[in-house]
Amino acid sequence: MEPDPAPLLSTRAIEALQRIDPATLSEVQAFRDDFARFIMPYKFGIDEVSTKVSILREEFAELHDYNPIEHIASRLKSAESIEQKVIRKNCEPSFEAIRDAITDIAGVRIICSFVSDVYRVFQLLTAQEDINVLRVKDYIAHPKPNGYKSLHVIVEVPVFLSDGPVRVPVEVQLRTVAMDFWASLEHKIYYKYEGEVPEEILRDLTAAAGTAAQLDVKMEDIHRQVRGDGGSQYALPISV
Ligand code: 0O2
Repeated sequence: MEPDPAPLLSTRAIEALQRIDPATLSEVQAFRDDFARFIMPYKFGIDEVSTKVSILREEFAELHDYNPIEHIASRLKSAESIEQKVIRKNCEPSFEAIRDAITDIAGVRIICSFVSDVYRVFQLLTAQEDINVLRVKDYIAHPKPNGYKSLHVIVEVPVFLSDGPVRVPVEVQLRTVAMDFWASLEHKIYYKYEGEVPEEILRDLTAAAGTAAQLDVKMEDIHRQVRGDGGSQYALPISV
């Protein structure tokens, strides 16, 4: 005989739920359903952009025998993280206001081998007819004071739902492997110290960002020598 499946909620959780008055419970359930409906198009927006990038990657590898994209990652902003941004931006806590004010609920990160590839992929993606560019922040040409480098673009993509099309903003972050290595370590350190990072670690991080930038230049130089390539027409900083 099969053992009984593990219950979804513990007895304590069920008792706690029974103590909540029914009106509050149905409000919470209604909010959960509204949130699920609100977030769904953003998930589809991520799917659309990820598919576009995967197509570019495969086609490039096939035609040019070269792959400018190392890997692609994506994330949907959590409800908690949306809430923090609502507070930080002093935004009205309604779905309509959040839809207008917070443009990075859907996020796609594209990690490229070299800086010229970052701009090349950016150009190829944003030149697509159904993509509307809302905003570009070029932290490669203009790094943040802590050394953060990345090319950010908010694009709007059409998502076809059963009751018609909606345009969904997706934040695309493009960066090199070296920039990504730096940003993920910096992110972990920032969280470990809850934003209060000691001065000497901040200094070391900024210095490490410089080292990562030098590595990017050196690696691209070697790559060009090996390929006998004079340089990419796409290696142009984007003005912010
Ligand atoms: P998470 O967890 O990655 O989502 P805006 O959205 O333009 O109104 P914001 O958030 O300042 O305002 O936009 P910006 O500058 O484009 O940065 C957004 C995202 O870039 C951040 O998202 C990070 O992912 C990344 N980022 C920006 N600056 C840094 C940095 O100094 N270090 C690291 N590691 N990442 C950075 P979130 O929402 O902060 O977090």
